[in-house]
Amino acid sequence: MKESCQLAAKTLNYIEDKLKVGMSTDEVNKLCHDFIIENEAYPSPLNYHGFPKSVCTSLNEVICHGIPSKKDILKDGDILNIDVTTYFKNFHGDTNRTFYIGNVKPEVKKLVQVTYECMMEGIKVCKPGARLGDVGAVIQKIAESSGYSVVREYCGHGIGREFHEEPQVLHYGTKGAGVELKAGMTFTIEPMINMGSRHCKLLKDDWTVITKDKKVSAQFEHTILITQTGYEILTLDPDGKQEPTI
Ligand code: EYF
Ligand code: CO
Ligand code: CO
Repeated sequence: MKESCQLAAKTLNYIEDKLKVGMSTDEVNKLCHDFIIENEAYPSPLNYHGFPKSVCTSLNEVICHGIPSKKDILKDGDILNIDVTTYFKNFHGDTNRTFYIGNVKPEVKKLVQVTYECMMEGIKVCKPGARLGDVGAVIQKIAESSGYSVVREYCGHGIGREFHEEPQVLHYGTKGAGVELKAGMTFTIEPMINMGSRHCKLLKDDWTVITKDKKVSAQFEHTILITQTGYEILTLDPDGKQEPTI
């Protein structure tokens, strides 16, 4: 599982240096797909519930599950989330980051930075005996105190031999409530934070989820392992950048 998670992290590092204004999200998909295959793994989203591509590419007001397309061309000031899940040696590893394309407005950068903080602070409360409500509560508090909203319809998830397993990891909630964490659990934390209202709309393609008010949304995701004393971020690449970049 660690190897699969490290490959997913390396895929994001690989694509980061290749992102350019004028590139299509279909090119992003192809580069990630080829990298994953060259590393003897399989891109978990491809054909998962019928999903047509190897990664999700979610631009600006797209909250999640954006489908890479030749028609979606990166432009100066965009934010682009790339969500990579690899299947390697029978285990899945799932991670995503939101990248800046060119010169991004300061208010949008602030959303991206707060979303990263939400994910990291959610991770930091994880240890045996803590509860998933503790994770959701800390994320909700940071997001809402910054004037943003937390998407409720989509959540983190257990992961391992299956892409999506129990438990659901909500990014809002009540301290002390929910499933108790135990050493050996592996799950994702992947908050989707909106600049405006939390409400979503599913596009007619039946995959792409956008904000109802068309304001921007950001997301970060790591797969973590609960250890005897705390947590380990399995999708952390010690050689890679972590903070929002580009
Ligand atoms: C059944 C998909 C199925 N679902 C989740 C399938 O956890 C994920 N990212 O962190 C994640 C990624 C993908 C995914 C890629 C494809 N799917 C999408 C939307 C609806 C749906 O319903
Ligand atoms: Co993901
Ligand atoms: Co996920």
